[in-house]
Amino acid sequence: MAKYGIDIPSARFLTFEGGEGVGKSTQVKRLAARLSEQDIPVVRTREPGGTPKAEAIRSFILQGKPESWGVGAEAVLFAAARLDHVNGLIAPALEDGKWVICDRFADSTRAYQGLTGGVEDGLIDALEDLALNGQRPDLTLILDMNPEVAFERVRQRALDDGMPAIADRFEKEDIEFHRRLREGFLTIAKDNPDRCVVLSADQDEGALAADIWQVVTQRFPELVPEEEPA
Ligand code: T5A
Repeated sequence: MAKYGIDIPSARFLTFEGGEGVGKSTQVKRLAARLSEQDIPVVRTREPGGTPKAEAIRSFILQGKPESWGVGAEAVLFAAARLDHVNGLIAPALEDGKWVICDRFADSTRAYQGLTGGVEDGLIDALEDLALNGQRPDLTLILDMNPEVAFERVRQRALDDGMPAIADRFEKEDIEFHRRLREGFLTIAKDNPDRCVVLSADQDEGALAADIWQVVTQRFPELVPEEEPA
């Protein structure tokens, strides 16, 4: 029983998607904190990663090692990490009645490796069926903004953290790839209107968090406090 004296729905699975630097990690943390305030048990996780084996695959991929194998192999590696993450963390947490909030999930493979990278739909569909093992998100929040503005955020963060090499990398990124990526996420949203909601990420953190909370409480109305009787 939660704070407002009503049964909180168990086993909700929410994912955040979008391009780099749009504010996913920031909003995942804020939403998890807000749900925890309502005494809802929340598990916060990320992809690639979330379990030791999936984190090992994350290090391998993000160091750029599979690049020479091609984008198809990259899609397979992301799916292998996801399968372990689903079986080792997501499914058990949902079975325990917890809410799971994941920073990136299968839509990232479809957007990056599929719609933008050129891996054919059939392979993306097959990898998704294998890795998800039936665990589809209840709600996916797609944070959308101009990639140039998002890059500036990431570049500034790298400079603030004293990592000029990362800031340089973002200056050299292929902006056209990221424009297509943005379109890829919007296509996914259009193809999955029951699951996906697109939100403008080009606003301050608090305003975006308020928009997200509105979507979440609309989707799961049992979260909203009951009206006082008149
Ligand atoms: N990938 C991943 C694939 O290709 N296929 C897959 O299947 C999967 C799962 C993951 C990489 O792997 C790829 C995609 C990626 O290239 P990552 O490190 O997890 O790498 O990359 P991102 O998810 O893009 O992480 P970022 O940290 O770069 O972006 P976020 O999480 O969207 O942004 P966040 O919250 O960290 O914020 C970035 C900066 O902006 C500030 C923050 O303080 C921070 O400094 N900020 C804001 N500033 C102004 N206004 C706001 N509203 C702000 N919100 C945050």
